[in-house]
Amino acid sequence: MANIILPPEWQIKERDVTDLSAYKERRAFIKRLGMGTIGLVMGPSILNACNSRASDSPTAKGPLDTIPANAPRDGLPASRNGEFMVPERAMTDRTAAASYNNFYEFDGSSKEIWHLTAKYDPFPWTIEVGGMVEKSFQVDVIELIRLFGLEERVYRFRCVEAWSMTLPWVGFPLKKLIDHCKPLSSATHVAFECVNRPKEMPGIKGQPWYDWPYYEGLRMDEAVNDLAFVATGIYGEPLPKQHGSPLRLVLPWKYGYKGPKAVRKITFVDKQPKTFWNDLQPGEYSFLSNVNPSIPHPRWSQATERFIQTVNDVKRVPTQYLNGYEAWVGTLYRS
Ligand SMILES: Nc1nc2c(c(=O)[nH]1)N[C@H]1C(S)=C(S)[C@@H](COP(=O)(O)O)O[C@H]1N2
Ligand SMILES: [Mo]
Repeated sequence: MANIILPPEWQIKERDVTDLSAYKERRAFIKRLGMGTIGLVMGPSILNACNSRASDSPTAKGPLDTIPANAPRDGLPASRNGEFMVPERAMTDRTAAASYNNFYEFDGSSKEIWHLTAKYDPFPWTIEVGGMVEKSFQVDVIELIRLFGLEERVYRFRCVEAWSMTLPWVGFPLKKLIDHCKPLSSATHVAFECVNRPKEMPGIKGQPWYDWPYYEGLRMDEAVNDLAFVATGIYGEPLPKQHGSPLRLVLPWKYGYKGPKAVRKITFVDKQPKTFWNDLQPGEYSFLSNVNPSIPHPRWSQATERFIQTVNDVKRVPTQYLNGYEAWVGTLYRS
């Protein structure tokens, strides 16, 4: 995403954590995505890096092998909510979805995050709720799943970097969680703070120039919209670590970075909260960040996107206003 602000060493780090076959695979994958200029530096230390990696990642043999063993399976399989379907394109293959991720806490210069998640051990997981609420409290993610139950929704997913997927999320509407928090009527916005575990997340330790932990925020009317979703699973299973285990937000009408992963803290406030990417590069990443084909990113067009169906099948398709969700959220943005 924000590769221009990274110091030059970032390329070396990527090489050190990527073994040869995966590196080649990813090169081919990224090439097919048309992202050939991002982080592709071939170097002599690749084979050595292979050995050191093996001890770092004893458990992750593949991208689908990163679901925490102790993740709750209550409510699975969840039934699909037929109101949320994507008729015009196929579902993205789950291996492609699990091998091409943005999760800067693990690494900001690579998409192959799953390799780096071995030390991350999210459960048990408590969320702190505070700010302008009747009463601050803490709640375990398992309790939320038991309270609200789970459903499956197939959503379009659009990253600001102009790639997209179709993904079957499992979770519950954010509105159920907001209601459960009992915010005061004076709260106008909600702020989210993410995981901060440098010992388990090499990207937090290795990229100190970012303002960890990752933070995001929404207007209250956005947060309680039907579309706003809390995902605890994907493809009928608990979330793999690289997708944001144990829970993350999914806001399909906004660019992907508006959906924080591994949320630890929810705070209700009465002014617009600061957000991670907007603070770093306000000229490139706005607070609202709604998908809009007619507003280009300063460095690239947003008119089309590379739709990733499988690692071998990536095609350019037109981007839709609000990512095709105008019927759900269009009225939020009409003045
Ligand atoms: N905590 C945290 N949340 C995050 C990010 C991140 O780096 N850290 N990346 C964002 C971006 S840019 C995108 S596109 C999506 C990617 O979600 P996925 O990897 O599950 O597809 O997560 C978003 N949420
Ligand atoms: Mo993104």
